[in-house]
Amino acid sequence: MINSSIWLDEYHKNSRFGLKGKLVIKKISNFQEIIIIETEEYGKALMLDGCWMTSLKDEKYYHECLVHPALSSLKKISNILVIGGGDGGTARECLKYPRVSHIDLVEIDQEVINISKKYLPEIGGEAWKDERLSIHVNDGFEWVKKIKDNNYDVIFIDCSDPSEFSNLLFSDAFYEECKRILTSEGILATQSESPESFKDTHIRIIKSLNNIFKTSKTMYSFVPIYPSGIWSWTFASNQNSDFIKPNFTEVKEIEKKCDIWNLNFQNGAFKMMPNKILREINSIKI
Ligand code: SPD
Repeated sequence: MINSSIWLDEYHKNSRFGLKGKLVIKKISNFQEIIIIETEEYGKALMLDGCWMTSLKDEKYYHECLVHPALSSLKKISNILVIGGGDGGTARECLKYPRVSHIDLVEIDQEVINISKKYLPEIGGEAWKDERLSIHVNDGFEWVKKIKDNNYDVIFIDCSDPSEFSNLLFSDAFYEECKRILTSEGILATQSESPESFKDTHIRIIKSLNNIFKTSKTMYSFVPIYPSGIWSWTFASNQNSDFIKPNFTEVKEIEKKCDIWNLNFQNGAFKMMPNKILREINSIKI
């Protein structure tokens, strides 16, 4: 049978975001429907339960923005936790730093890891073979509950949009646990949804992190295949508000290994909070 092109759409609030391509694999895991198609414009693309997760063409917009603001800022980044991240892209970015000595990657769905390794090997790259990466198939919330205090230097939350089984990863209880298991200088970095297509969730994440941590900062950029295209990442810390402070020597080396992220890009991205979001976060009129 000829594997002809199909349109695959993510439906979101009466809009749809579609890619045209050929089906590579479709599987129902214990948690979700997993689809990969080989698209004409974005290369292979992964969809989980009807939501685009990543594609070969645009994944660096997402993974580089999640990882580098935190890792380039901290003196100590030896022990890292990644919650989610089953495609391997976040781990790959972390492992660009020789100073990283251990990563616990906690992904709930073994099938996402298996399928990513097999069909999207470009995303995880060498990370899957790196001895510093330790993979745990587990629920992220259950994992953080059993970790001792002050254990991780950085925690990355690389999760899907809120849903029945990811909701807890957006909860105050989860953020409290993250704060407890982070070192006093540590940074929590999370994808924080779209200020446009997920505005309420976006604001809720920022408000929660501001309440639980001493300070937080949000950056904006594009992820072309996500609803509305504009996306955000929020970084929280118990340090002062200037906790995003890149180490210039190292940054020059990391920039050479990135397709999207560099210091100018980051500096602009942290200044892009739209007024309507700022107003609601601060609850003031400007
Ligand atoms: N709208 C999709 C949000 C998904 C964010 N996580 C993507 C996983 C890529 N590692």
